[in-house]
Amino acid sequence: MQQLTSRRSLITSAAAASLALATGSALSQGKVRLRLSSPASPTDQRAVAMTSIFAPAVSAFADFEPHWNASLFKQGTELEAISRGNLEMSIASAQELAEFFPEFSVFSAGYVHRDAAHQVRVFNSDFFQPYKKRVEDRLKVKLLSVMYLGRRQINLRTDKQINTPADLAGVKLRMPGSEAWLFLGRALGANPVPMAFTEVYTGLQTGAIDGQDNPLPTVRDAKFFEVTKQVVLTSHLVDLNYLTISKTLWDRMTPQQQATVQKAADDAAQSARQRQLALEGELEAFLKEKGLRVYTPNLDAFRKQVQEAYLKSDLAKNWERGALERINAL
Ligand code: KDO
Repeated sequence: MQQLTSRRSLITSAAAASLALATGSALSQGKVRLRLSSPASPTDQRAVAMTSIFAPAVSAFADFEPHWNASLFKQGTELEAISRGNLEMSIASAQELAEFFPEFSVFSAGYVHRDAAHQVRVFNSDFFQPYKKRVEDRLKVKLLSVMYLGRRQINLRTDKQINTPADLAGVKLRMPGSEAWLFLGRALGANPVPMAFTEVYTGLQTGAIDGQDNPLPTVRDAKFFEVTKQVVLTSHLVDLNYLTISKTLWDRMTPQQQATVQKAADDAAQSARQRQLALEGELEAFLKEKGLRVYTPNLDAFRKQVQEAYLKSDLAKNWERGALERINAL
């Protein structure tokens, strides 16, 4: 709670902090450094697209410098770093934004987004524009594009068959460390344990946690299949991230540079989305080959429990009136 309060108060000081960045040299006088920090591994399709599509597209005026595996900033601290002028780009979750803007938790709720195309429609809708503007004005972070992470599935090191949320009672399910993520773990019926992404492999190996949830491509990229026995296809969250950039830096770019960055971001997101979707289709077979059990539980039971939990939660009290209906209608 302490952390939350200080995060929210950061919003008011963001404008002042970012002034330091604004007084730097104009972008036309030299190449701008675009450092991006993310816990994603370099083999994650978003990382691949940023390196192979985004970087060359902006290279005339910017040096894209990615730091994968959270090697520059710890997971969940990137937005604050951008806001304070210490970082230029990140791949942020709605759950992280909800730490600053509680109304963002509606985009992090289980069984709300239906698929990758729905995420794009929501991101580009009129309804979403005020959300983007608030983040720009108050946190000094611009949401450039929506990136598809995939359908999150439950991946366990234990043997017990999981059919309904009741079967997850007492299961130590690792979740990323924020309020909105932990709520999702509880809504699924598990006992959520907050842990940074980069610690999950060891957590599974040592038994500090019983399982984790992530889309199948992440289970492969992070090699979680080496230390787990089963994947329960709950598809409880069609997960997204936002590709972000410092708004202060953005405002110093020429309109031409802004257009180039925006197109590069959209092209990278689109390519990563296609590749991630294709991988999701292929990886069930790959995981079975690796000896994991992969099966679908009682999805109606999961959907019912998760949706009911959100609707009566404190998180939902912060959702804007009609937000869920607007998202569902898109
Ligand atoms: C994770 O920590 O489980 C998560 O999948 C959360 C996402 O929002 C995102 O941060 C992702 O990790 C990283 O990009 C690593 O894939």
